[in-house]
Amino acid sequence: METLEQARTATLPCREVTAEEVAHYAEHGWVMLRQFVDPAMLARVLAAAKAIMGEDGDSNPPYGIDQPYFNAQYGGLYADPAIRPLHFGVGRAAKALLARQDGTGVRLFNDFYGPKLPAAVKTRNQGNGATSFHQDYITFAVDRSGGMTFWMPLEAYGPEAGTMSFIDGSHRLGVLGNYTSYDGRDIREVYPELRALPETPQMTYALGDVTAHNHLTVHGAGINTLDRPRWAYLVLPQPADARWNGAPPEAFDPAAHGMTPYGKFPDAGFPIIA
Ligand SMILES: O=C(O)CCC(=O)C(=O)O
Repeated sequence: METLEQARTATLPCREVTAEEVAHYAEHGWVMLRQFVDPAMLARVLAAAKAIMGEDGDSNPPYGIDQPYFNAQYGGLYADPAIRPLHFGVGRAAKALLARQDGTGVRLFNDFYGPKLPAAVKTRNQGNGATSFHQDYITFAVDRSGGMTFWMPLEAYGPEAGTMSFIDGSHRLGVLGNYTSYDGRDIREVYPELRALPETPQMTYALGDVTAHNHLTVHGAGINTLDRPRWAYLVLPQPADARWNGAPPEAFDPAAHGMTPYGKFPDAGFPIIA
């Protein structure tokens, strides 16, 4: 029987990241990983997404996170042995991007589908608006930075679908508050220093291209002007030694995992992926 270590290092559906990509991520707070994932794996993920969310990306049971950015739905795909190698591939890349000097690895913190629904359609769930610019870090109630999101479009998309844009270098500005705390204002108004930093155009992704962004990097996305969902699958690694900071988390239920403030994330619920 294959050991976990063998599974983590077996042939993976993701390539390794290059030294240039690691340097770009450290400098800019995000990186485009061209042709990072095997499209056959993305087809599996898309099938799993549609099985729970429907072709319209809007027929899923409620998930509990209602916001205009996308119609969020928990993935839980680590449980699927056919898809788990994707998480190991993400883990290997995330560990390289994290670049901790002591070699600390990463655990799988969360994975979810984020179809952005068409702006012109009246939808059942929320999720057909723009993604206002925000940081992720404070949402996750962890005690240290280093977390990141691998944002995987499940089809080829350009800006017309509402793809990601990053405020370059914003990960160096520290923690800028929760996305719900700006009283309707734009984060760039609340923190005018963000306007001094370059804002990338919305990205164009071929199938297999993925962006990774640091949870301190400010990012956003436009509306989806297509007549169908913009399918995305988000995989979120955290440093393996991150702990729950005791604040109310959006992404996990500490009681369900028997967690205590500043206690470890249990490997059973948050597996080590590299
Ligand atoms: O998919 C989007 O539009 C936004 C994704 C996002 O906000 C995130 O990855 O934190």
